[in-house]
Parts: sequence; C-alpha cells; structure tokens
Amino acid sequence: SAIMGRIKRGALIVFEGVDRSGKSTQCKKLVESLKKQNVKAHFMAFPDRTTSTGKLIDEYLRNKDCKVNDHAMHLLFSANRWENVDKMKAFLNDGITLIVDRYSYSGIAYSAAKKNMEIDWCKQPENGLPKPDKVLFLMVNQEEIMLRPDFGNERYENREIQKKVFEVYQQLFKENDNFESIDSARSIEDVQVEVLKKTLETIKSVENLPLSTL
Ligand code: DGP
Ligand code: NA
Ligand code: NA
Repeated sequence: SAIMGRIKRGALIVFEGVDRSGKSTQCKKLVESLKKQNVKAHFMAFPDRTTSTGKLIDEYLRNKDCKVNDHAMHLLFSANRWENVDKMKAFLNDGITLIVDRYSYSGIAYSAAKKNMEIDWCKQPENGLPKPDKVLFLMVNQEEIMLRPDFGNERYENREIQKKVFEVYQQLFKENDNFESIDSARSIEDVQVEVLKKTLETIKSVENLPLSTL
C-alpha cells in the first residue's frame, strides 16, 4: 500500500580485474563492512563452482589438459551466470545489495583473449543479464602479480593471457559508463575505504531506480 511504501532495491556491485588483483579479499571485507553499518549485503562469485555447470568449469580451469571447444566453454560460463539470475533478482528486490566477484566482463575478457574468439560474439550470451550498477575495476601492476608464489596454478594464469585479458578489459572500460578504476596497489585497508565509499554512494543513487539489463 501507499502507507507501507516501496522497499528500496539493493545495488548490484561487481568487482573485476585480472587474476590475483585482490577482488576476493575486497569483496568479502566489503560485505562485512556493509553489515557493520546495517546495510543488507550478500556475497556472490562467478564462476559459481558449486552448480552442475560450475563443476565442469572448475575441472576446465584446474586441468589445463582438459580440451573443450572455446565457444562451447564460453556459453557454459555464461550459463553459469544465467542459472543465478532469479536468485540475484530476488536478493536485489528484497533490498539486499549484491557484492559480486567477477561477472559478464570476465566472461568477455577471458574468452575474447583467445585466438579466433571475437569480442562481439562473446558479448551476445550476456545480453539480458542484470546490468551492474557499478563495476569496480581493481588495477594492479601485472608484473608484480605474476611473481607471487601462488600465481600460475590455473589455466589462464600466465603472462601472455593476462596481458590480453587486460587489453580487452580496457576496451570494456571505455565502452561502459558503469566502470570505475580502483588503484589496488595500495594496502588492503586503503583500497577498502575507497570501495566502501563508492558502494555506499551507488546504493544511495540507485535505490529508487529500476534494475536494467545488459
Ligand atoms: P576466479 O575463481 O575468480 O579465480 O576465476 C577463475 C578463472 O576463470 C579466472 O582466471 C577468470 C576466469 N573466468 C571467470 N569468468 C569467466 C568466463 O565467464 N569466461 C572465461 N573464459 N573465463 C572466466
Ligand atoms: Na584465479
Ligand atoms: Na580474440
């Protein structure tokens, strides 16, 4: 009723960046920070390795010898996002802000980085997914990251691929007005202060606006 008023929707906040740029750490801290301020928030990560498509994706990422057609693999990653759409919309409509570790832009960047994969083709299966209200792109020194001891375990973790992935991300950055660059070469705490500020601003600015689609 008019007296009850509408529930203000949650914001869809996505973190993007190359491997080991600090996304997961920042996402988890951000959900904690928001909850401390009594802002309803929920963490999600893509690929979601727990679902049936996620198990295939996990096998593909961990086993570099696993050969699957690149186009088929792209659609599988996309399906993994589509599987979660109803859940995402339910959270947002309940006024819960979603903090998401990777999304469609990872899908486009990592697939288009491959030979014979065109960026425009890669964008198509993402059409119609909920559009992020803000994409926080974590910027780091790639050379430094690749020296870390835990770098290099999974399929895409090599210099050549990461460089191409970054190039596609740069193009996406130019094309999308929801992208914001965050200097992730600072301390975890300093980065967190900035992402919390951007997130709170975004929540406020979209709470009465409808969710749009990619
Ligand atoms: P993470 O769990 O965030 O480390 O991501 C796993 C890896 O999968 C990472 O190298 C990025 C890549 N990735 C994430 N989403 C997609 C996608 O939609 N398509 C492709 N090809 N790769 C993806
Ligand atoms: Na990774
Ligand atoms: Na390509």
